Amino acid sequence: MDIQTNTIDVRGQQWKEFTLINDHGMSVSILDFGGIITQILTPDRNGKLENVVIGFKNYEDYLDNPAYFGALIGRVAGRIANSQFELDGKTFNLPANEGENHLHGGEPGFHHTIWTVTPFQNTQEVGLTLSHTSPDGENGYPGNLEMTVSYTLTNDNALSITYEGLADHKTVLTATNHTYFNLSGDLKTDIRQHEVTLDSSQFVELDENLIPTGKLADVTDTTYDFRQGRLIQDGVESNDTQNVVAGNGYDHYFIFDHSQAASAIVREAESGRQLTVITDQPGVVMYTSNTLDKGLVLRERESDKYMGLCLETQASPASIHHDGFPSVWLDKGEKYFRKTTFKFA
Ligand code: G6D
Repeated sequence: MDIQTNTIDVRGQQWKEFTLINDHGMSVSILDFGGIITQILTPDRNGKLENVVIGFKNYEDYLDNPAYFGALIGRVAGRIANSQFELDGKTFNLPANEGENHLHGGEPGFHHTIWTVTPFQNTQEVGLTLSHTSPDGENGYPGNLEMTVSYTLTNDNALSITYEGLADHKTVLTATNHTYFNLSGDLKTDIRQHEVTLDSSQFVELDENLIPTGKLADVTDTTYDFRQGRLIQDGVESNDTQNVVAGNGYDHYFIFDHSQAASAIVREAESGRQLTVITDQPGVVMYTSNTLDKGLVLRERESDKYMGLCLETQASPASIHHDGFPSVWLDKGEKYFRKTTFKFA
């Protein structure tokens, strides 16, 4: 087990990149800026280590990072309709950073914050603890929020992310990580032939602005039924309204049935790689980079749509305005604790 650290000068800012390495050569590289995962090297069926996530070639591109590559997202991942919510009779207004809606915590969100990083290591695991305090009123959110996120790599090629939060006022919180996975290795192909299995029988219907309508839809006999495994391609080529609204693919919140040990499994036949997701979160936004801009300079090639698969485990911001959705509310003094593990084989 090892941790390598290097300092990167980005337009006068000093960023640190930490690379966690286990005993089998798998490695995960993470920036203190945004807690961004910049690279994950895992073996293919022949043991060849290749990168399985989207990352920029040039670090300074993370200063903008409009697609949130690899980043921690918060305070609230996803969209808050009309950029406002009511709490105890008071209206809280958040910055409208996508039309009239609030996306991914606003600016500066967790993805554009320098986190304080403390590495840790023992014979079984190697990791980082990242901490940040978001002050009361930042981007309109109530409460001073103390966040701690840990990334831990073990020798069974598992990367666990734990999120802990504590606020001194009732508030809203659902943090996630916005890594784009591509199991082909070094972005050899796009993700349309990735096979996904999701332990979910319901997903959240979206309107044309990708805002939840308040309706939970049953996946049975639709392109959203991943319970027995399905290629991403099915949603790309479908003319189903929801696939079209998402930009010809998926960008939907799936509620987990928690009937399986694994909430999600992703397989890529050519490389033989498999990613298993185990989480205590109530659901996941699966986004198939349908609207990813072309021409961003990535480590291996230029960006294009369908280049990566996001599995943003989280609760649902729809719970702010609708009953019956996994809640993002956090009481004053209530301990927020969530854990998601990405296990590679
Ligand atoms: C698109 O709708 C999607 C979001 O889910 C994603 O997080 C963002 O691109 C990067 O807006």
